[in-house]
Amino acid sequence: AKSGPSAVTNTMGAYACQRKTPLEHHNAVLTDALLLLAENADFCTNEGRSVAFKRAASVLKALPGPVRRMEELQGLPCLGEHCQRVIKEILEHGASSEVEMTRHSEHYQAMKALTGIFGVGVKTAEQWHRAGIRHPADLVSSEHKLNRAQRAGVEYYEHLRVPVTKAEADRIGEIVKRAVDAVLLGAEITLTGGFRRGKQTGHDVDFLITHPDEGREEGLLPKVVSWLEARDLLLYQKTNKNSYLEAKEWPARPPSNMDRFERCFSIFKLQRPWAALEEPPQSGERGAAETPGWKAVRVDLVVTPVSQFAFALLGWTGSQLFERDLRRWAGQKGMSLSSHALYDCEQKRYLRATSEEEIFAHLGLEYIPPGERNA
Ligand code: DGT
Ligand code: MG
Repeated sequence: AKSGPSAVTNTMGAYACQRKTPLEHHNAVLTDALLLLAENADFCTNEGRSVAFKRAASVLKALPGPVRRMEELQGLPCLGEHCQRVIKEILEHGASSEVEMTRHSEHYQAMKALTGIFGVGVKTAEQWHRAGIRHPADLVSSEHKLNRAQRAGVEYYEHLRVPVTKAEADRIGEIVKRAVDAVLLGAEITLTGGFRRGKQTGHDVDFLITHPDEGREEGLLPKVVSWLEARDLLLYQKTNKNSYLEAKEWPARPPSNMDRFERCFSIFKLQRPWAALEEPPQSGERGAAETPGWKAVRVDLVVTPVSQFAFALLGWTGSQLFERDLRRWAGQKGMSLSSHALYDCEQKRYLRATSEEEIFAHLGLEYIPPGERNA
């Protein structure tokens, strides 16, 4: 091992799944800048560039303290020339001209607003942008055909822009639990996604549903959805059937990244019985009559057979970069990981697991708890 200040950083793994990445870190100014450039690369359908910026940001999130000088970055993985240029400018001048130019660019702002609509991806947003659409409001009066998801996205745009709080996620968890209990005794729900990683806010709420007796979970979701709809709790839902069949997958198809669980994308109508606990509206601001008694919240429900639960839990906890690197790491070890299974390509067999710890062990990785997967 080398001596000197870079000795510690030199040991940082190049894969996000080899590092502990806490939620709170010391380099937010730098990571915000790099993540804005990543977002903009996504808006320009340049995925390679986007991932490179995300990787660099992720490395900075894992550092034990704030970066003050460029020399401190020596030996760190994933920091390419472009990223270093951006970091250097911020360290020396407090801001990056490229980041500020991007932030204020018309294309970036329009794409951010348009992809912020539920049901709208980069491709659609780009088409609309070329047709002169800049904001969701422009769609209301335009000729552009919207599908059912996008119509809901436009209708609840202002609601869905507001981050979901942990308290709201917990409240929705209670409601989903009631629904699940009512239709299948013994079924279990688990909060996943960013909230499981300790985030206090999120863009949606992600739940996994399973039952300890394999097979009992089949066909559960339509019943849960009916229960919720009967109580006027859903503003939108689209339910997909489970299309994963291990027997069919192998040997023809090892697990792919696409997951095929029974899944429901929904928008919940969350009543606000606790509105009184929030700050009352200041006089002259929004009047009580305008304050809706409910809030639209994006909720994803995913049903998994218990035999796949650990893989689903690992796959749905995130972060997205952590997941991406887990799969890349598996590939480099001659394995294939999905949210359904882990497949050993050399032994030509599935590796079973009933906990996330076992999956990390199969992969030859030190266990990283959810709170440190914020890559
Ligand atoms: P958020 O909701 O923006 O606060 O942050 P997250 O981390 O909860 O992100 P989200 O909700 O997009 O997704 C949660 C995790 O689930 C994410 O880290 C990766 C995974 N995930 C999302 N969509 C899919 C999917 O279609 N298939 C699979 N296998 N995983 C997904
Ligand atoms: Mg989420």
